[in-house]
Amino acid sequence: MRATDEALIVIDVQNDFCPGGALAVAGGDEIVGGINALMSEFHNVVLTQDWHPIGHSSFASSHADQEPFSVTTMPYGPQVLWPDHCVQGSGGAEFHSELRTDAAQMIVRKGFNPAVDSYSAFFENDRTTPTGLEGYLRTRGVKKLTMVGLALDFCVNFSAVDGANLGFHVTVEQDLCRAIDLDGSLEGALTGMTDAGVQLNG
Ligand code: VGL
Ligand code: ZN
Repeated sequence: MRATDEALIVIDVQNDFCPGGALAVAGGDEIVGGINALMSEFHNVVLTQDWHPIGHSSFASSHADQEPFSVTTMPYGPQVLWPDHCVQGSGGAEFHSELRTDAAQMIVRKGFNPAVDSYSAFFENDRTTPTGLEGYLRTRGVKKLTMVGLALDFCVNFSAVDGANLGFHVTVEQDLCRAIDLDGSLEGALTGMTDAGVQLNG
């Protein structure tokens, strides 16, 4: 077992990010078995769940004349517009059916604010509104985070960089992640995580 000050953070292993889903990440389902096995090593397991209301501002369908995967400007900065995905209560928002959700003590839902997206498990995309995860981890004495899940270049990336900037020791297990890779986003994410002091394994 890992030390009690370590937590495994499993990012957005949901049907819509797996093959057949609305925002499918290639090979997204291939990581589930390995994540389940890794959960057995940790006293502390947190899951995140992308959780958008119908008509969320990150959906291309919510904007006139905008295609999925285009970039728009929101009051808080640039925002990729996505196909409708992870709508609250939908099957696509459910965790992959084989993910061991029983092993988690905490599930953080994010992206529920209609006007602001939230890639990171710690802060919404305005980069200031907290999800509460930092307080949860600190009050439970957690100092080291291992991150896995979907997508490596978006939600895992933002979560890892924020975690490192908050002072957690963050490791990303790349073998247990898959990327969207949109216009060089994967390369940018790997550079950004390295620069932030995130340890990239695999
Ligand atoms: C994600 C795009 C939109 C992710 C979530 O989990 O990486 N990407 N919403
Ligand atoms: Zn989303």
